[in-house]
Amino acid sequence: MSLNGSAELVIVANRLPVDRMTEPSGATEWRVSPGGLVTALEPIMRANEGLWVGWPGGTDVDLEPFEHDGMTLDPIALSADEIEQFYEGFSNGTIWPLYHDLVAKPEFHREWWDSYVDVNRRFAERAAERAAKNATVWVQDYQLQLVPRLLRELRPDLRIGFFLHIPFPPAELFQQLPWRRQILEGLLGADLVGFQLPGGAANFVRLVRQRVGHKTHRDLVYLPDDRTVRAESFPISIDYKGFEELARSDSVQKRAATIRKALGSPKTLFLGIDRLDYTKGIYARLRAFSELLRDGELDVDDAVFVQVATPSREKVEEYRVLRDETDRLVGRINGDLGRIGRPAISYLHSSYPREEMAALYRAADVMVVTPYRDGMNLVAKEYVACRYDGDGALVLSEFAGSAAELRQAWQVNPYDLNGMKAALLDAARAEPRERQRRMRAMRKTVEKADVAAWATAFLDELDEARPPHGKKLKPTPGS
Ligand code: GDG
Repeated sequence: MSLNGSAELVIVANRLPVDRMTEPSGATEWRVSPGGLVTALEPIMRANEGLWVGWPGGTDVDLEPFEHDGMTLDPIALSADEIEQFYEGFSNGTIWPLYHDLVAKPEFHREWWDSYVDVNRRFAERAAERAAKNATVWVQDYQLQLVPRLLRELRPDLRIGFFLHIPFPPAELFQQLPWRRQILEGLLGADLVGFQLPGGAANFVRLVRQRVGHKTHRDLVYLPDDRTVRAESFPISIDYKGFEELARSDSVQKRAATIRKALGSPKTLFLGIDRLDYTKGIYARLRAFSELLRDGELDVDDAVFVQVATPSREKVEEYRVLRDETDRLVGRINGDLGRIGRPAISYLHSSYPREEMAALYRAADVMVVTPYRDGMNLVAKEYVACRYDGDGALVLSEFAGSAAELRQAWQVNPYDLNGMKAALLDAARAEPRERQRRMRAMRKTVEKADVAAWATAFLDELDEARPPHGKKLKPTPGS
């Protein structure tokens, strides 16, 4: 077991990659939570006796490190206050809206900030205890932006990487943050700071130059202590092969057929799958669809919109309001436009197993992904991976990170309702040859740049960024 300062690779993320499930008998067990990050990191974690530090969920769950599925997991407990102030507060009430173009108004509270500092310190201390000499530590996402610096103070020998899964905003927005300098300095503790898009990296470097006053050149920051920090983009991706295999399985194909039948075998099935989040543009897309029904461009007898909205951050006020608004809109649209046995929108506020997601992707003629702002958006890439027949149309917001790669999607501005209506219709009415041409090109792109390629690119660059320590990670077997 790789404990007590012997881990060559440490992943530090807000959440552990497992969920605690309670059986009907009352017994509890851990189940790997579905997610690209675990899939990407599992092989390299195994090859390097890696350790994952993170919150197991729940309040005050104080647990010893444990092995799960060949990974060593090291839980960090959060108190009820910390969940409220660090997690729901500063992470999801301040940083999340600020980094997503102020789609909602960020709140700035000093107690939230204090809690963010405390929790970040605890994560850094734990990583410092567990990492072997000259080890590699990879810190994930917006909840832990202070960890790189705190960790470097404790362990200057480490090679430290940071990856931000959400957008990094332009200076004009970022500078609202009362603690802007501390966040920038926190990130500068890393040797390599990774972003989804080149624009995020450029925003960061510009802010460091303007606000912290360090010299920069292209993607490099020169610190006074002779250290350099590289800021670069690494667009995250999915387990392409895994999704395609799942989509090809008999059970998923059967399930896809059952879903279409249950919906009355519509000519066009539109699909949205998102966490119920105000950044995802669910409300606007449902309105666009309902106007097409109202205008007579579509008919409930042969078109239906399935919207899966996975419950998310339900204790945060903004998310409660969003849920009520969405419920009301769906009720009104179905009340006005549905017929007996033919609702216009089939709305599911629930989360589903991966198999069901794949069956939905298989069943959908038009996948609708219309965030106002999104770091990447994996749903768009998962849909593409599941369309092994080359059919299916993707309507994609210009403001999703994935729009940079998925050029052949029907791209839309989610603030432009008429534009969105036109794109939904074009996608639904496109000739099969046109759909195939676009889908084939997108499939090639995602197949080449899968999540394993993402993790390898980041870790290789981190090795390059900090060569004096000599010790490289062991490559994944077979790569
Ligand atoms: C953040 C960034 C960036 C959703 N519902 C269910 C379910 N999901 C899975 C999807 C997909 C994932 O959750 C959602 O990923 P997204 O990328 O769409 O969005 P965020 O959750 O906002 O993720 C985002 C991402 O981090 C990675 O860097 O792309 O921009 O915001 O994989 O399939 N999975 C299952 N049941 C559900 O009900 N099994």
